[in-house]
Formats: sequence, structure tokens, C-alpha cells
Amino acid sequence: MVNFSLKGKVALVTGAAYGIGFAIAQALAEAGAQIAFNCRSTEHLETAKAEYARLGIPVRGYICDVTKEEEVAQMVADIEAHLGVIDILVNNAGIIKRIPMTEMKVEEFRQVVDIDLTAPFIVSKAVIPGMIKKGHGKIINVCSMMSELGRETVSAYAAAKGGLKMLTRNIASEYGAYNIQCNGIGPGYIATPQTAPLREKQADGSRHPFDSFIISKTPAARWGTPEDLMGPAVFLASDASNFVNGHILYVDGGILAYIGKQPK
Ligand code: NAP
Ligand code: GCO
Repeated sequence: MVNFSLKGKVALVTGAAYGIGFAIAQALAEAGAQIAFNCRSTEHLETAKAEYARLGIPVRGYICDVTKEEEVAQMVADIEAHLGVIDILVNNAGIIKRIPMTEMKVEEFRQVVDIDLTAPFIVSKAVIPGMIKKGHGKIINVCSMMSELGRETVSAYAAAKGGLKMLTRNIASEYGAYNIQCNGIGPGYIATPQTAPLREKQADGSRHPFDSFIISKTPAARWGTPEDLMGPAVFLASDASNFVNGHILYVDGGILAYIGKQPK
């Protein structure tokens, strides 16, 4: 029988205080996993813990910056001590900076690459040895439309998310023989705090031009919601995907399939 259950599994979802990470953690918990998550802000951590509690989801929450190798090592050791060796890692924490490339400071470029690409390397490196000992593991990297496409102002983000796609394939290549599956989820345009500036109403109450642009670029004719990522995450975390490795599952309402609306 096909097995989507995560009963008895231990999952770490990075950056799961709100947005996509929160929905993925909720989905993995509803499928049976025990959840650990982290973020940087104490305020976000406390609000998230209260929200998980309201949903009846037991969690272990950590203040941990995923770019700091020592903090990540401490968090992983604490999860192992209290919940057990991690079976499922979701590298979700990420940021974006929308700045034209010629105006972007190299420090800003490096910060985006550090959080969106180097950190998934750091966290994966910390959990893979445990997965090898345990005999199985699932790593899900949250990629992007920008793993495939470019656009104005997001050079660092696109470089990082393109790199994350290849890190995904490389982890699959290097550790597939240890029964570790590493796949990506590539969300389309999802309504979260990260994309709120692109959806702000205009002074006259009309839609932001980027908001209308995304609706017209998406065959589903809407923004995605964090809940749209729940089913795909459970699939990639479960035994149902045991022969899926190095794949990026785009969850984009059809954006990547579509050439765009023909002119009137
Ligand atoms: P979001 O609403 O901005 O949430 C980001 C989460 O990551 C927060 O919990 C944040 O908490 C945490 N975080 C950020 N930097 C961190 C760090 N260095 N260490 C630990 N935690 C950190 O973002 P989102 O829209 O849900 O996006 C989640 C992921 O999906 C990101 O990787 C993003 O690039 C990707 N994505 C988003 C979309 C979209 O349309 N929204 C589409 C494709 C891909 P703190 O601030 O407290 O640290
Ligand atoms: C942007 C957006 C995107 C999305 C997402 C698309 O400014 O273009 O923020 O990059 O967040 O990653 O998949």
C-alpha cells in the first residue's frame, strides 16, 4: 500500500515561524512527524509556538541562524537528544533583496547567497551523518521560480536559488546510495510576508501592477498560498517518494509551462 505516513519520523523545518515553512511543518505534523523548527527572532519564535499550540501541534522551537555552523550543530544535537535523529530536513529559511544589480552592494549579494544557498549546505551537512547511520533520510530544499527564471532586481536570489537546485542534485548524487533522497520544491508566487511588497494595494485601491502581472502569468490565475505546498511536502518527505531523487517539484499553478497571455 502506498505510504504517505510520517508517523515516528523526526522533522526539522528551518525558518518555520510563519509563511511557507509554517505550512510545511503543519503538514508534516498532521502526517505524523514530530517537529523541530527554528528562526532568528525571539518574537517570531514565541508567536509561532503559540500558533502551533493553538493547532494542537507539539514542536521544539529554536533560535538559530542557519548561516552559523556552530548554532546549527548545537540545534541538531539538541533535537537528537530530545526527539531522536532527524529523518526529514526541510531547508526553507530564506530571504530576498530586490535591488537592481548595479546598485547592489557585494555585502548584500553575499548575505542572500549565505542564507539561501550556503545555509542549506550547512544544515544538510549537519544532518546527513545521522541519516547515514539511521539508514535513510529525506532532504527537501525550498527552491523558487528563480531556480529557472531571471527577472529585474533579484540577481542574488536567482543565483542562490539556481545554485540550490544544483546542490539538491548533488546531494542526491552523492548520498543516494545511502538511501537519502534530496529533492526540491519550487514554489510559484506565494502570498507570504516575503512577497507582501509585490501585492500592496495602490493609493487608489487598485492592485499593485506586479500583482496583476503575476495573475496574468499564472494559468491558475491566482497567487499560491502556503497551504498549496502542504501535499507536495508530505509526498517528498514520505516513503511514497523513495525512488524520486534530485527532482525539483514546481508548485507554481503552471507558470513554468506558460508562454504568457497573447496580446489583444
Ligand atoms: P518569509 O515569509 O519571509 O519567511 C521566512 C522564514 O525564514 C521566517 O520564519 C524567518 O524568521 C526565517 N529566516 C530567515 N532568515 C533566517 C536565518 N538566517 N536563519 C533562520 N531562519 C531564518 O518567507 P516565505 O515566503 O515563507 O519563504 C520561505 C522560503 O520559500 C524561502 O526560502 C523563500 O525564498 C522560498 N520561496 C518563497 C516564495 C514566495 O512566493 N513566497 C516562492 C518561492 C520560494 P526570522 O525572520 O525570525 O528569522
Ligand atoms: C520576486 C519574488 C520571487 C518569489 C519566488 C518565486 O521578487 O520575484 O519574491 O522571487 O518569492 O521565489 O518562486
